[in-house]
Amino acid sequence: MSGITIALSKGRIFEETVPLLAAAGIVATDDPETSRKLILATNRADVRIVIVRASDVPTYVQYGAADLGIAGKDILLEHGGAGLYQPLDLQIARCRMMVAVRADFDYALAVRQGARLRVATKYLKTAREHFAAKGVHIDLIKLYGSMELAPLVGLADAIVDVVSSGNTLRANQLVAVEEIAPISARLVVNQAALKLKRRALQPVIDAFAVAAEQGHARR
Ligand code: PRT
Ligand code: MG
Repeated sequence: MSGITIALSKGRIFEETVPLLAAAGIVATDDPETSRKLILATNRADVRIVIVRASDVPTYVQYGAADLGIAGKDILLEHGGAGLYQPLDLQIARCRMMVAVRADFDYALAVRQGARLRVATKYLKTAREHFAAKGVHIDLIKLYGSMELAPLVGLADAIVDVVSSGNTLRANQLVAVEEIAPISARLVVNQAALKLKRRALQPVIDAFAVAAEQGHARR
């Protein structure tokens, strides 16, 4: 396809991307929250938006099924970034990758004693690298969501998950005990598309850069 295909996920990424798209002169003609369409047309005949799972955005862009995408750093750390150019930190969908445990679990003591920890997460690579760097032995338990439940029902001693307000942790008597990394959403671009379609893509990337800078300055 000669036009531009942008991969986005529904929910917070889409919502926070709408103003950035508008700054680039791109307005979706359907709302992904109400439409069942997976390919959204825009006001520009040469630009379309594909709606994918947040964790699938890097894959669509890596293989060139989308030229551009917006993905959380959490997702990119797991994906590894192969085939992707990451020119911009958009400073949206911000949160922190944390280790959390039950409020009544003495994490520092368990680490000092060299205990083997059971860690539940959907972020396997991030968790593996974090605990390996600390020299803490873990058994990893892969989950696909609702990680906060795992320590409450005895599935795990700790979770690795992203936290924004902290309300979900508090509501479940969990506490964050370590920050692994600050997280925000990044623009990702297919490396080959950037070379082959530079004239079409560069103005969009530049408009995103200016809008992200202005948005960040306002916050
Ligand atoms: O929901 P789905 O399973 O389809 O996919 P997803 O959860 O990967 O996507 P989505 O749309 O929920 O998140 C997209 C991106 O937003 C993530 O990849 C992060 O980069 C970013 N982000 C920012 C967050 C949060 N903030 C966040 N709070 N992603 C998830 N959460 C979760 C958090 O883990 C907790 O369970 O939201 C819940 C509420 O958080 P608190 O701390 O405000 O209570
Ligand atoms: Mg979610």
